[in-house]
Amino acid sequence: MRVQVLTIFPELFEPFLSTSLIGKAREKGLLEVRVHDLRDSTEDRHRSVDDEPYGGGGGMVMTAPPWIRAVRAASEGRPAWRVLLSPQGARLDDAKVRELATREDLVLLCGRYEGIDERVRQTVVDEEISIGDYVLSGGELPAMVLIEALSRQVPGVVGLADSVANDSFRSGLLDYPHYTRPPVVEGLAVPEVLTSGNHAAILRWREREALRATLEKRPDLLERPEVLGALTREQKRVLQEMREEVKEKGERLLARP
Ligand code: 4FV
Repeated sequence: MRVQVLTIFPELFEPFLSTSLIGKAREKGLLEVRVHDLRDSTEDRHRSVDDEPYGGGGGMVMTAPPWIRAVRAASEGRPAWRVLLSPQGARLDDAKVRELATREDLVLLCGRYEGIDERVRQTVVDEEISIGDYVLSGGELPAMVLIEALSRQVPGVVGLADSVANDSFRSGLLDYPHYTRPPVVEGLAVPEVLTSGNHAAILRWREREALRATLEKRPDLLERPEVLGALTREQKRVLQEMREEVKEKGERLLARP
């Protein structure tokens, strides 16, 4: 996978791209990331990338020509899927990450200021992606979030130990609780099943706890047909059991004087 990033703050990416899994993946040639300074695509001696908004209203808007030049230069010779990170974009989730990970070439546009001239979207943007319903000062952090999520989809980037297959959301459920040494922390012990050596029991416990965590923390995920459809008969039975537990607990609470 090759990712090209267009930004006016290329220096923000250096530590991120040279550290941990992503740093190693680039060294191993599993992932190619090139960061371009948008100002290198300006033609005026002030290398300006922003201007006053037509219609007034405060704040500055990023002007279109440098973006159009930069995107066309970045996708020269190898057609790329061009993604603008913006709050107006489709919400980034596991399914979207896996979809984008099937693409060979990505160009990521990182905006700043109040936003980018609309004609950039109309000419050199294939898709807009948002990492969440809040406004940041730039698209650089969203681009890093996307690159990190994509990198985990590239075979060989994430070691077998913590394989992507177990990642939350892969099965549509949240992850089960994890424990490691010491065996007792603040008087809290590790669930016995995890030190039992009984792998079938451990698997069953983890499936239950993934369901419990999802029911408690993200019940909305269990409304998704693709998630429900992926549950085993046993998981469906356990889920029903847990829903009844929650309901009874709720009724008991309500019944309390
Ligand atoms: C954003 C988001 C985001 C908006 C104006 C950059 C900022 C500034 N990007 N998901 N949320 N972008 O807030 O992707 O130009």
